[in-house]
Amino acid sequence: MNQEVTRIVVLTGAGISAESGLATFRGDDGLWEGHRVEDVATPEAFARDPGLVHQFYNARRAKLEEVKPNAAHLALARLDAEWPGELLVVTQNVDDLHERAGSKRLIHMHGENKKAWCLRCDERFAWTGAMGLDAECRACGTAGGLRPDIVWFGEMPYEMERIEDALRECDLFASIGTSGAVYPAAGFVQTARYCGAMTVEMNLEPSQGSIFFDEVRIGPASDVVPTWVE
Ligand code: BJW
Repeated sequence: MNQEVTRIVVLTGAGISAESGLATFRGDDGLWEGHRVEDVATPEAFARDPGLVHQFYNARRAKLEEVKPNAAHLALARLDAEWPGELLVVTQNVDDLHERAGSKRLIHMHGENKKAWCLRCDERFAWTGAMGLDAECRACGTAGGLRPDIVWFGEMPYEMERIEDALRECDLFASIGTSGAVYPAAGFVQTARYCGAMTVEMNLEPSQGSIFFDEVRIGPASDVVPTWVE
């Protein structure tokens, strides 16, 4: 890593977890397990058919028990432990592979599938196993008001102020395994670059935002991320 770099922001997307066995969103047919993402990842979809949305996230939550962090998650955790400057990993992923790898300075901007959000009392808390229409809130004790703590289309991603501050102040912005199709995350590279940061993309193929990066490293995350961290 360049010695003049002190502050680093890393953005990760579904591609970093692909080699752990978790599906990405925009594959060849643009579908995920037979669903259009927009049909299960909007507040309107949840209002229309909460059972289907719970099913979608329950299946993905169960899958998390079968997978483990890969070399890319572990390399970022190593960077977190050893980097003497400021580091912030901002993930769009709702899996828990970064924390299981050991990353500490981490923001889940699109929420976490292992958390529930009670719409009755507004509490958020850890959740394992299936969540259903009759699930009971552990804080207020009422049933029927729980949803996965996920940021859906049309909702405000979490900790945007802290992320924007870090983007404005960083010397290096790295984007790993994201298609650059979803905002505001897709615009982070432009903010960081405008404020003077070096920018690097690591992805299996050029993304929609590749032209905004100073450097593009093409390859599987488990190869390119450990090489970049060293
Ligand atoms: C590998 C690999 C390997 C594979 N190694 N790489 C019109 C224009 C502009 C914006 C909008 C618009 N209309 C609406 C909007 C806003 C909307 C939006 O962006 N829509 C787009 C579809 C255009 N955004 C929102 O609504 C957001 N909120 C918002 O904007 O609030 C207002 C606001 C205003 C001002 C400031 C701030 C906010 C909320 C977005 C919520 C996204 N939610 C989802 C689903 C929930 C989470 C979940 O279920 O998991 O989040 S959508 C889905 O996409 C998920 C992901 O986090 C997100 C990004 O996907 P990601 O991670 O990039 O995955 P893929 O599959 O797309 O790409 C994987 C990449 O990896 C590929 O490139 C592969 O090649 C690569 N890869 N294997 C390395 N081994």
